[in-house]
Amino acid sequence: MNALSSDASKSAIHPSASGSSLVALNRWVAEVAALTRPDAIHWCDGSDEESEALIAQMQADGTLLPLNPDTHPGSWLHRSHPDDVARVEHLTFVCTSEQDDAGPNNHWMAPAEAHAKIDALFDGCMRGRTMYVIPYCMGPIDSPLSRCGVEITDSPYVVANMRLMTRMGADALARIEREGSGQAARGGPADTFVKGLHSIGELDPERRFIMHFPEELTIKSYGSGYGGNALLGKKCHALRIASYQARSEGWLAEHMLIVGIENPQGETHYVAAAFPSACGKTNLAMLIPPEGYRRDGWKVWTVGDDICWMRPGADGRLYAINPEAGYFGVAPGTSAKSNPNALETIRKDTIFTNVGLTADNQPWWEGLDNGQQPVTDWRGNPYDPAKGPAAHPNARFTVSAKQCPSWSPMAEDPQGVPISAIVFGGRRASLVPLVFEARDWTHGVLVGAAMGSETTAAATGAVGVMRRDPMAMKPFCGYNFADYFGHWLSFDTPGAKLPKIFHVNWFRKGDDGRFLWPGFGDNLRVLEWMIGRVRGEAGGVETPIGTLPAAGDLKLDGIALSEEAEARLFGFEQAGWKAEFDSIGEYLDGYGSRMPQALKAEQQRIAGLLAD
Ligand code: SAT
Ligand code: MN
Repeated sequence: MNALSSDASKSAIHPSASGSSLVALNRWVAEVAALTRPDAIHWCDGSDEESEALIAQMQADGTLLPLNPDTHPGSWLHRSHPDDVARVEHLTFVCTSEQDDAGPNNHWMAPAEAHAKIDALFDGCMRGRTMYVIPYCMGPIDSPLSRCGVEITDSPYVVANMRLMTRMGADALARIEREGSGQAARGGPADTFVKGLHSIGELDPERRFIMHFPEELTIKSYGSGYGGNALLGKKCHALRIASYQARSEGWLAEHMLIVGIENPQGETHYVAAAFPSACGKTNLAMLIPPEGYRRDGWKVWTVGDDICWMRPGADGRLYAINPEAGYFGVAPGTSAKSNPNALETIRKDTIFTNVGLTADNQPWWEGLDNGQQPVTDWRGNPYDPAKGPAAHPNARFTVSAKQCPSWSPMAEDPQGVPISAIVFGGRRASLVPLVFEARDWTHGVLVGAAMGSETTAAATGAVGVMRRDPMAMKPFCGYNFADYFGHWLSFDTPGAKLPKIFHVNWFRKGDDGRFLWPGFGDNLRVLEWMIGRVRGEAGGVETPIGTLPAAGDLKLDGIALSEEAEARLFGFEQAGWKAEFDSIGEYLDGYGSRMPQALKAEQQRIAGLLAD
């Protein structure tokens, strides 16, 4: 029997529902079916047969185009609607009862109004379509740090992506059932899971909303089939809803990669690093050490490339898991030079979205630099450089994390990995040096809160405009940033053994507009300095903005830095920082009285030092 036309296909009740244990889920699925009126309902079990049947169906209707089976076995190209290529921040809402709880950092709508608005769009929208019910777990299936959700969608492309990006199917459903009955037995509601409702609708940008109801653990997304708008486990659940949940439960849900750096002595330090979308998180997470480091025995282990959930352990350290099971990475710029591990990862069983094609049906994008040429662009038209790039600048690959050569088995550890250092970084062409260390946790929280970056193609809108993007969470924090900074500060308790906090800028430019730092593998030189600081070994120079390495404190053998590069990468520009701190002060004041006094005091302390 076709895996998609089993007995379950017409039922809003999960076939194995025993007693009342899945009652909350069954009730919600029935409600959604009554609203959206699908022709069929399919409960996803995550099996290979199910995946094969779905892929065959998508191949038949053109949703997936097969790629060259010799060079890219098991891999597919998907072309999104040309108006549906990135997250839509202006259509993304956080719907808390009180507007102030969402904060000036979010678009807000009253929950009742938001439900009414989006339910009107969902009304009857799945007629003629199959509704897929996707139980998923964010994080290792047996980890106490993990959280479950169920996404209902009418997009088989979303199902295929969720299968790569999350632990999806029967095991997740079993955990949902277990947690639901556990909570019901304690007298609470049986729905502990996050409910995500998604429809591609008409893919009309005028009929598109991404709505979050953190108080109800609910997401409703209509009108987009793309990435963070549609794969609800990712930005919607693992960041916006999870950040809200984390605040009340005492943990952190962050837009951070997690990477393990193993030194020649065999000691591994885990680093969590926040950068805005499309600023090289995947590259840093999969870094290949420079030649000399490799010879000396340095190794890099990838735990995660986008999202990090952290919680204090019994020993006072922060322990982190990657809630995701795959990578949804930016394709353009990925090459054998910039990220050989990523290229190796996506050699098979990968879904490519909005890339170009070569004559022999291989995926192609700008910056791939493998000597091949595109003949077809991301829209499916003959490639014409006069009409724009072959791949969309936000073209993506979706692939299982386990295929990465540097994948860390610790990514499956239910306890998570202990974090030695937290890194904040943005794209800053001027002022901000290569790296500096915050003097303590409060200062580090200010460093994160003050983060600025030039915008990228990961969201619609102008590219290259500097905006404040605290902790790289501007598009992803599910509540008021002032409360979020307060939550961060609250981790500094007696007995806490918190990571050191650093700021980096790989994107500093010279007068000729070119990057001054080689980046990529050479970023390990900066990570080595950080680990040296954590171990109390590496030197540095104290300045009002934190501790900077002198050029001699970093191992720079084998790279040639110009005098201008050394001066800017390791220099501290008092006048520029004074102006920056005035602007940071204004930014914090924009949050009014909810802004924690300790953070303002820290800003003022440093502004005072800069005024001297
Ligand atoms: O939000 S997406 O998942 O589309 C990618 C990103 O912006 O990081
Ligand atoms: Mn991201």
